[in-house]
Amino acid sequence: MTDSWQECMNHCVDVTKQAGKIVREALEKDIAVMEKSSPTDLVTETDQRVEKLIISAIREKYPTHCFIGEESVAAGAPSVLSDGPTWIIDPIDGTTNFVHRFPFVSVSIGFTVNKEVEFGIVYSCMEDKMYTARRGKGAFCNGLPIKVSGQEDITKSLVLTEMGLKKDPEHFKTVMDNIQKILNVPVHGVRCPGSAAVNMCLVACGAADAYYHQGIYCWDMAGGAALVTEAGGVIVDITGGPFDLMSRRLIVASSPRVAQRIAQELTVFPCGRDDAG
Ligand code: LIP
Repeated sequence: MTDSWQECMNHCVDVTKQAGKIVREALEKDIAVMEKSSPTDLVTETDQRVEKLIISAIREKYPTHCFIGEESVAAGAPSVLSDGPTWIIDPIDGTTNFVHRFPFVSVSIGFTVNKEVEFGIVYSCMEDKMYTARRGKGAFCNGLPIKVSGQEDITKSLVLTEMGLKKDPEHFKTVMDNIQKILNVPVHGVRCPGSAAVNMCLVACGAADAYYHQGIYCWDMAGGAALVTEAGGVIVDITGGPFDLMSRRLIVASSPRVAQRIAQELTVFPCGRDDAG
Protein backbone atom coordinates (compact mmCIF):
# COMPACT_ATOMS: atom_id res chain seq x y z
CA MET A 1 0.00 0.00 0.00
CA THR A 2 1.40 3.43 -0.87
CA ASP A 3 2.07 5.74 2.03
CA SER A 4 0.44 8.97 0.87
CA TRP A 5 2.01 10.97 3.68
CA GLN A 6 5.44 9.81 2.47
CA GLU A 7 4.58 11.31 -0.93
CA CYS A 8 3.71 14.56 0.85
CA MET A 9 7.03 14.40 2.69
CA ASN A 10 8.99 13.88 -0.53
CA HIS A 11 7.26 16.91 -2.03
CA CYS A 12 7.96 18.85 1.16
CA VAL A 13 11.70 18.13 0.91
CA ASP A 14 11.73 19.43 -2.70
CA VAL A 15 9.80 22.57 -1.75
CA THR A 16 12.03 23.16 1.30
CA LYS A 17 15.13 22.91 -0.92
CA GLN A 18 13.70 25.60 -3.22
CA ALA A 19 12.79 27.77 -0.21
CA GLY A 20 16.25 27.29 1.31
CA LYS A 21 17.89 28.35 -1.96
CA ILE A 22 15.93 31.63 -1.87
CA VAL A 23 16.96 32.23 1.75
CA ARG A 24 20.61 31.52 0.97
CA GLU A 25 20.55 33.86 -2.06
CA ALA A 26 18.86 36.58 0.03
CA LEU A 27 21.70 36.37 2.57
CA GLU A 28 24.07 37.54 -0.18
CA LYS A 29 22.06 40.74 -0.79
CA ASP A 30 20.88 43.75 1.24
CA ILE A 31 18.15 42.73 3.69
CA ALA A 32 15.32 45.23 4.20
CA VAL A 33 13.93 44.78 7.72
CA MET A 34 10.39 45.59 8.87
CA GLU A 35 8.98 45.47 12.40
CA LYS A 36 5.88 43.41 13.25
CA SER A 37 4.45 43.67 16.79
CA SER A 38 7.52 45.35 18.35
CA PRO A 39 11.03 46.61 17.51
CA THR A 40 12.39 43.13 18.31
CA ASP A 41 9.75 41.23 16.28
CA LEU A 42 11.24 41.38 12.79
CA VAL A 43 10.09 40.32 9.35
CA THR A 44 11.69 40.67 5.92
CA GLU A 45 10.44 40.52 2.36
CA THR A 46 12.12 37.08 2.18
CA ASP A 47 9.96 35.65 5.03
CA GLN A 48 6.82 36.67 3.12
CA ARG A 49 8.10 35.58 -0.31
CA VAL A 50 9.27 32.18 0.95
CA GLU A 51 5.99 31.46 2.74
CA LYS A 52 4.00 32.31 -0.41
CA LEU A 53 6.24 30.03 -2.49
CA ILE A 54 5.90 27.13 -0.05
CA ILE A 55 2.12 27.42 0.25
CA SER A 56 1.50 27.78 -3.49
CA ALA A 57 3.81 24.84 -4.35
CA ILE A 58 2.04 22.61 -1.83
CA ARG A 59 -1.50 23.84 -2.55
CA GLU A 60 -1.01 23.15 -6.26
CA LYS A 61 -0.46 19.46 -5.48
CA TYR A 62 -2.73 19.14 -2.43
CA PRO A 63 -5.57 21.66 -2.91
CA THR A 64 -7.72 20.33 -0.03
CA HIS A 65 -5.01 20.49 2.64
CA CYS A 66 -4.95 23.15 5.40
CA PHE A 67 -2.14 25.59 6.19
CA ILE A 68 -0.91 27.49 9.22
CA GLY A 69 1.93 29.82 8.25
CA GLU A 70 3.67 32.41 10.41
CA GLU A 71 3.33 35.25 7.90
CA SER A 72 -0.22 34.28 6.84
CA VAL A 73 -1.31 34.37 10.49
CA ALA A 74 0.46 37.74 10.91
CA ALA A 75 -1.64 38.93 7.94
CA GLY A 76 -4.87 37.78 9.63
CA ALA A 77 -5.30 34.11 8.60
CA PRO A 78 -6.68 31.79 11.32
CA SER A 79 -4.35 29.62 13.39
CA VAL A 80 -6.54 26.62 14.13
CA LEU A 81 -5.39 23.01 14.02
CA SER A 82 -8.05 20.75 12.46
CA ASP A 83 -8.01 16.95 12.05
CA GLY A 84 -7.36 17.31 8.33
CA PRO A 85 -3.89 17.18 6.76
CA THR A 86 -2.27 20.46 7.84
CA TRP A 87 1.05 22.03 6.85
CA ILE A 88 2.54 24.21 9.61
CA ILE A 89 5.13 26.54 8.12
CA ASP A 90 7.81 28.86 9.39
CA PRO A 91 9.43 30.29 6.23
CA ILE A 92 12.38 31.70 8.21
CA ASP A 93 12.76 30.50 11.78
CA GLY A 94 15.38 32.78 13.26
CA THR A 95 14.53 35.98 11.40
CA THR A 96 16.72 38.05 13.73
CA ASN A 97 19.61 35.68 12.98
CA PHE A 98 18.83 36.03 9.24
CA VAL A 99 18.95 39.83 9.50
CA HIS A 100 22.35 39.65 11.23
CA ARG A 101 23.60 36.63 9.23
CA PHE A 102 24.06 34.78 12.53
CA PRO A 103 24.39 31.22 11.26
CA PHE A 104 21.23 29.52 12.64
CA VAL A 105 18.46 30.29 10.17
CA SER A 106 15.99 27.64 9.10
CA VAL A 107 12.98 26.82 6.97
CA SER A 108 10.71 24.67 9.13
CA ILE A 109 7.68 22.65 8.05
CA GLY A 110 5.65 20.22 10.14
CA PHE A 111 2.77 18.16 8.72
CA THR A 112 -0.08 16.97 10.94
CA VAL A 113 -3.00 14.57 10.46
CA ASN A 114 -5.57 14.18 13.24
CA LYS A 115 -3.50 16.78 15.11
CA GLU A 116 -0.50 14.39 15.25
CA VAL A 117 2.80 15.33 13.58
CA GLU A 118 3.39 12.87 10.70
CA PHE A 119 6.66 14.35 9.51
CA GLY A 120 8.93 17.33 10.01
CA ILE A 121 11.50 19.00 7.78
CA VAL A 122 13.96 21.61 9.01
CA TYR A 123 16.54 23.05 6.63
CA SER A 124 19.30 24.95 8.41
CA CYS A 125 20.12 27.26 5.50
CA MET A 126 23.57 28.62 6.36
CA GLU A 127 24.84 25.26 7.60
CA ASP A 128 23.29 23.51 4.56
CA LYS A 129 21.80 20.81 6.78
CA MET A 130 18.53 19.17 5.75
CA TYR A 131 16.89 17.52 8.78
CA THR A 132 14.05 15.09 8.01
CA ALA A 133 11.89 12.88 10.20
CA ARG A 134 8.89 10.70 9.34
CA ARG A 135 6.76 9.21 12.13
CA GLY A 136 8.06 5.71 12.96
CA LYS A 137 10.90 5.90 10.43
CA GLY A 138 13.66 7.76 12.26
CA ALA A 139 15.39 11.12 11.99
CA PHE A 140 18.09 12.12 9.53
CA CYS A 141 20.48 14.97 8.73
CA ASN A 142 21.50 15.16 5.07
CA GLY A 143 20.34 11.55 4.74
CA LEU A 144 22.38 10.17 7.66
CA PRO A 145 20.58 8.86 10.79
CA ILE A 146 20.78 11.05 13.91
CA LYS A 147 19.96 10.33 17.53
CA VAL A 148 19.80 12.22 20.82
CA SER A 149 22.68 12.05 23.31
CA GLY A 150 20.68 9.85 25.68
CA GLN A 151 22.00 11.95 28.58
CA GLU A 152 20.08 11.23 31.81
CA ASP A 153 22.04 13.48 34.14
CA ILE A 154 20.97 17.13 34.17
CA THR A 155 24.31 18.17 35.72
CA LYS A 156 26.11 16.89 32.62
CA SER A 157 23.67 18.57 30.20
CA LEU A 158 23.96 21.46 27.78
CA VAL A 159 20.59 23.23 27.80
CA LEU A 160 19.17 25.52 25.10
CA THR A 161 16.54 28.20 25.54
CA GLU A 162 15.66 31.63 24.16
CA MET A 163 15.24 35.03 25.77
CA GLY A 164 12.37 35.98 23.35
CA LEU A 165 9.27 37.35 25.03
CA LYS A 166 10.45 40.71 26.41
CA LYS A 167 7.27 42.77 26.00
CA ASP A 168 5.85 42.04 29.44
CA PRO A 169 8.45 43.01 32.11
CA GLU A 170 7.08 40.48 34.61
CA HIS A 171 7.32 37.61 32.10
CA PHE A 172 10.76 38.76 31.05
CA LYS A 173 11.92 38.63 34.67
CA THR A 174 10.57 35.06 34.93
CA VAL A 175 12.44 34.11 31.72
CA MET A 176 15.70 35.43 33.21
CA ASP A 177 15.04 33.87 36.63
CA ASN A 178 14.38 30.52 34.96
CA ILE A 179 17.73 30.69 33.15
CA GLN A 180 19.41 31.40 36.47
CA LYS A 181 17.64 28.44 38.11
CA ILE A 182 18.75 26.09 35.33
CA LEU A 183 22.35 27.39 35.54
CA ASN A 184 22.28 26.87 39.31
CA VAL A 185 21.19 23.19 39.09
CA PRO A 186 24.05 23.19 37.88
CA VAL A 187 24.19 22.26 34.18
CA HIS A 188 27.23 22.35 31.89
CA GLY A 189 25.86 25.48 30.23
CA VAL A 190 22.90 27.33 28.73
CA ARG A 191 22.90 28.56 25.10
CA CYS A 192 20.43 30.71 23.09
CA PRO A 193 21.05 29.96 19.39
CA GLY A 194 18.01 31.96 18.13
CA SER A 195 16.05 29.46 16.03
CA ALA A 196 13.62 27.18 17.84
CA ALA A 197 13.61 24.65 14.98
CA VAL A 198 17.42 24.49 14.90
CA ASN A 199 17.44 24.16 18.71
CA MET A 200 15.29 21.04 18.41
CA CYS A 201 17.57 19.65 15.69
CA LEU A 202 20.61 20.27 17.94
CA VAL A 203 18.92 18.14 20.62
CA ALA A 204 17.93 15.55 17.99
CA CYS A 205 21.53 15.10 16.86
CA GLY A 206 22.99 15.04 20.37
CA ALA A 207 24.82 18.40 20.20
CA ALA A 208 22.66 19.64 23.10
CA ASP A 209 20.75 17.66 25.73
CA ALA A 210 17.61 19.77 26.19
CA TYR A 211 15.71 22.84 25.01
CA TYR A 212 12.85 24.63 26.73
CA HIS A 213 10.84 27.69 25.73
CA GLN A 214 7.67 29.53 26.74
CA GLY A 215 6.08 31.96 24.27
CA ILE A 216 6.88 30.44 20.88
CA TYR A 217 4.36 29.36 18.25
CA CYS A 218 3.22 26.14 16.61
CA TRP A 219 5.21 26.98 13.45
CA ASP A 220 8.40 27.23 15.56
CA MET A 221 7.75 23.77 17.05
CA ALA A 222 6.00 21.52 14.49
CA GLY A 223 8.94 20.59 12.23
CA GLY A 224 11.45 20.12 15.06
CA ALA A 225 9.01 18.10 17.18
CA ALA A 226 9.17 15.22 14.68
CA LEU A 227 12.96 15.39 14.63
CA VAL A 228 13.32 15.10 18.40
CA THR A 229 10.90 12.22 18.91
CA GLU A 230 12.17 10.25 15.91
CA ALA A 231 15.76 10.73 17.15
CA GLY A 232 14.79 9.02 20.43
CA GLY A 233 14.17 12.16 22.51
CA VAL A 234 11.13 13.33 24.43
CA ILE A 235 8.86 16.33 24.05
CA VAL A 236 6.67 17.46 26.94
CA ASP A 237 4.81 20.51 28.14
CA ILE A 238 6.73 23.05 30.22
CA THR A 239 4.98 21.58 33.30
CA GLY A 240 6.25 18.09 32.45
CA GLY A 241 2.80 16.95 31.26
CA PRO A 242 1.77 15.94 27.73
CA PHE A 243 2.94 18.18 24.87
CA ASP A 244 0.30 20.33 23.14
CA LEU A 245 1.35 21.78 19.78
CA MET A 246 -0.89 24.84 20.17
CA SER A 247 0.19 25.66 23.75
CA ARG A 248 3.15 27.90 22.80
CA ARG A 249 5.55 26.12 25.17
CA LEU A 250 7.64 22.99 25.39
CA ILE A 251 10.57 21.08 26.82
CA VAL A 252 12.48 18.70 24.57
CA ALA A 253 15.22 16.51 25.98
CA SER A 254 17.53 13.57 25.46
CA SER A 255 15.68 11.58 28.15
CA PRO A 256 12.46 11.78 30.22
CA ARG A 257 14.61 12.26 33.33
CA VAL A 258 16.30 15.43 32.02
CA ALA A 259 12.93 16.79 30.76
CA GLN A 260 11.24 16.28 34.15
CA ARG A 261 14.19 17.75 36.03
CA ILE A 262 13.96 20.92 33.92
CA ALA A 263 10.16 21.08 34.43
CA GLN A 264 10.75 20.91 38.18
CA GLU A 265 12.91 24.08 38.06
CA LEU A 266 10.82 26.29 35.78
CA THR A 267 8.28 28.90 36.80
CA VAL A 268 5.40 28.87 34.31
CA PHE A 269 3.75 32.08 33.09
CA PRO A 270 0.68 32.47 30.88
CA CYS A 271 1.66 32.89 27.23
CA GLY A 272 -1.70 32.27 25.52
CA ARG A 273 -2.48 29.69 22.84
CA ASP A 274 -1.99 29.67 19.09
CA ASP A 275 -5.66 28.80 18.63
CA ALA A 276 -7.02 31.37 21.11
CA GLY A 277 -8.44 33.44 18.19
C1 LIP B 1 11.87 32.90 16.55
C2 LIP B 1 12.26 31.64 17.31
C3 LIP B 1 13.31 32.01 18.32
C4 LIP B 1 12.70 32.93 19.33
C5 LIP B 1 12.14 34.17 18.66
C6 LIP B 1 11.20 33.81 17.51
P1 LIP B 1 10.89 33.51 14.13
O1 LIP B 1 11.03 32.58 15.48
O2 LIP B 1 12.71 30.64 16.53
O3 LIP B 1 13.80 30.86 18.95
O4 LIP B 1 13.64 33.31 20.28
O5 LIP B 1 11.45 34.95 19.60
O6 LIP B 1 9.98 33.27 17.95
O7 LIP B 1 10.03 34.67 14.54
O8 LIP B 1 12.24 33.96 13.72
O9 LIP B 1 10.22 32.61 13.17
